[in-house]
Amino acid sequence: VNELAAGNLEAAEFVRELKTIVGSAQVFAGDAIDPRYRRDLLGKFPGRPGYVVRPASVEEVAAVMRLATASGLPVTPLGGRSGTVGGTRGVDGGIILSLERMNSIREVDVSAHTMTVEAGVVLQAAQEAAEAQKLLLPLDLGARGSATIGGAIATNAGGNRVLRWGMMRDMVLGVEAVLADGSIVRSLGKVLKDNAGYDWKQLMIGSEGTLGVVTAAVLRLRPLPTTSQTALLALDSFDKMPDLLRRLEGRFAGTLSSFEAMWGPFYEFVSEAQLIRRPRPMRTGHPFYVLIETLGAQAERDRSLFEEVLAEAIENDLIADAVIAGSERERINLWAVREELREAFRSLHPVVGFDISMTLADMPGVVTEVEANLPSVLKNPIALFYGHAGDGNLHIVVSLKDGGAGAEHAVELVVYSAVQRVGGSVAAEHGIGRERLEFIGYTRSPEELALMRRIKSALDPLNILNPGVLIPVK
Ligand code: LAC
Ligand code: ZN
Repeated sequence: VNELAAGNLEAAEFVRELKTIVGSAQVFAGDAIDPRYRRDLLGKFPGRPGYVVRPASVEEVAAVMRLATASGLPVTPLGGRSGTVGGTRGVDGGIILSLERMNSIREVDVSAHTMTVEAGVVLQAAQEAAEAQKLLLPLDLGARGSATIGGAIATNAGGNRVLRWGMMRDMVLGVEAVLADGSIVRSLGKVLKDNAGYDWKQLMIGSEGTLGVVTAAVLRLRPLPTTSQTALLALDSFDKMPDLLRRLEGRFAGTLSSFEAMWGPFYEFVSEAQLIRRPRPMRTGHPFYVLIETLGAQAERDRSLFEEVLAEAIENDLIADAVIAGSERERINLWAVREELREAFRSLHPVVGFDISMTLADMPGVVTEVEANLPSVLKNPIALFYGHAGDGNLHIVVSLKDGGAGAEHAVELVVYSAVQRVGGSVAAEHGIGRERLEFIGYTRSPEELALMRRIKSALDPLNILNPGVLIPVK
């Protein structure tokens, strides 16, 4: 396991040096590494790290990076392990740099509407700290209880409210990062506007740990909405979806925060699996369902507008049915069909999941093409379609239960070829990781990939930052 360290430093010597930096309780090597550092959420990418190191400060991260540079050992930054594309598996024998101990919320600045947090802060903890000051950290996703801010920055996370507040890159005002050579670069200002030169922090955001280790960030907060209106809608044809989305966005004048689509079979499958615990919010049998939510500050006005707009949509035949949440419990129940998927999907395992993007108008064509081509690579394919339709982000989960050795790859070819034809993206919000390395060129041009390689080699000439992730190195 430790053969990689043999280059410049013996493994034992290397461990001693790591321990000098972070303390002996924060370094694990070889067989002493806890299994949780060897697998990710899906258990799909078991890794064999040589070392796990858990620094507590940016200076310690910098010292680890200097040591890694001196020894040539690869470093993979690790957040909450909720990734799905193998981005934190690491290199066998390499270093896993866990940011879990850098979990302090340094400040919530109520008047500036910002929070300054360390990379290892769990998303939900950051959300709650903002809420305690009547402020909103808009990023929200199903993995909020484990995903960290550093991971959300490294992957440019998306989630359920992108339609209104954008992705992670839209709410990061400042970043502190450690580069491959151990230099610390800090821009933790709170201003919204800063055109003084290149916006280098945007390079770090979404770089999946390949350009630097994000150690802290300043996030932009918003006034905390005090009311929510949530409904599950049924549509009898996909053609109505773009129209419905634009109509709702217009009528709700900036307060539409979520527009989540579920294809009929997805809705039926998930709500069926949840029946033991939850009533099904609406009958099955509609071809499409959409979960919408507005967030506002005027309970009665928001409510009557919500009801009025949905009544109009029914009159205009844009939607076939609507169930409006009448309480917080009903709201949670509606969201569960879209969000509590892990247990429901268990019977489908092993699965391959996709998060691809395209215009909403292109979405039904992609789904039709995928459905038409799956039977040629899988016996009795089970594929469920859902996603953040308001963002043009389609999720697909395909069961590989009846598939042979090459099934996963064959399914990927089917899906990514369909995306390529409409000019979307093979990775809308989860990143490229290791799983999609082969496919980044499906929706990025050779010139774009060449530019990415130039950036990578300028910032990480030794290729020690998360090698094997995001960009294929020739
Ligand atoms: C979701 C995850 C898969 O939207 O991104 O459920
Ligand atoms: Zn998603």
